[in-house]
Amino acid sequence: MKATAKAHTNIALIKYWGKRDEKLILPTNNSLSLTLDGFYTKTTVEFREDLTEDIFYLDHKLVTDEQYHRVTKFLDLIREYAQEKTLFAEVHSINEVPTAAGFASSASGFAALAAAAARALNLGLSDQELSKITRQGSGSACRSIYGGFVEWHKGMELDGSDSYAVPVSPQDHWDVRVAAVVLSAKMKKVSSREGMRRTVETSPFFSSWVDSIPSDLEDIKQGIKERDFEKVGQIAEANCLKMHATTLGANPPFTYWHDTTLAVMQTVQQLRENGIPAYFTIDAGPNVKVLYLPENEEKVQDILREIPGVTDVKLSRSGQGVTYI
Ligand code: 2P0
Repeated sequence: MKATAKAHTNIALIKYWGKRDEKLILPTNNSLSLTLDGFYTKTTVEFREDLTEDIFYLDHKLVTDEQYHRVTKFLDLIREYAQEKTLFAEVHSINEVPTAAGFASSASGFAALAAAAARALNLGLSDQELSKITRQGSGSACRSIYGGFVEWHKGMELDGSDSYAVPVSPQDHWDVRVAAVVLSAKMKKVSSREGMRRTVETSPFFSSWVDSIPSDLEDIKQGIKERDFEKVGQIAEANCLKMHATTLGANPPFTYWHDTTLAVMQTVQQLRENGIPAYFTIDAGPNVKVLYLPENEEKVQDILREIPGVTDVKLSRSGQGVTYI
């Protein structure tokens, strides 16, 4: 009744932004991501008959706060699936996802937790079933079950039975790189949950955002298939800008951008003017991720590091899906 799984985080090129069901975590739109090899969570789950509640250690420290409740709530779903309502677990997670880099560790965290828990109980889940259950821990996590480029189908059903991720192309299909640009700026954070909710409920731009997704998705998948970097980069950058535009229309309005965020965006545009193809994308925070090709790694990295307010640049490649150790 013990298993260990490793899952990598992912960066969305077509963003998940908006829920149609908050409890089941069902999105308003399909999204598409690249799983990254540099950032991962390794989790061991052991179900034990002698436990009367779950125990959760993150990076060797006992966790008892909100994070603990998200873990136990998720394990409740696994228990329900296994019809083992009184079987509790000891969970040990090691996070190799630096918070400072602006990646949500919830993606790799819930993917690793779901995989390890399901394996510990020998549930025999298919990847599709695993993605579906992982989704209920954190939406973006359902994409981390697979490596390479991955699409999350929003699904149409009210019970979430058709809302899960599917592979678009495997890890070795295309060597696209991602630089995570770390900023010194600290901002009062609107969580992605709150940001999504406020945008769905109040932003007049939200319906246009949702309407724009199908053609972005079709075009980016074509670009990925043809390994057309300009095409993929342009669509990803424009999709990110559209997502962030919805937040400016919300009530009260908000933005995740900081002045250094804008400086990085402008530098990426200058790189292109100087003949180096590079494109940015930004999640629910001020940090910027830059897409580039291997032959430009040194130049891109050097230029990003020179921007005032940038404290670090962390490089990553296409990563693999969930593995068991
Ligand atoms: C994404 N983000 O597609 C988008 C882009 C942030 C901006 O998924 O509420 O932590 O747990 O489902 O997955 C961040 O939201 O939210 C996210 P929940 P999650 O990656």
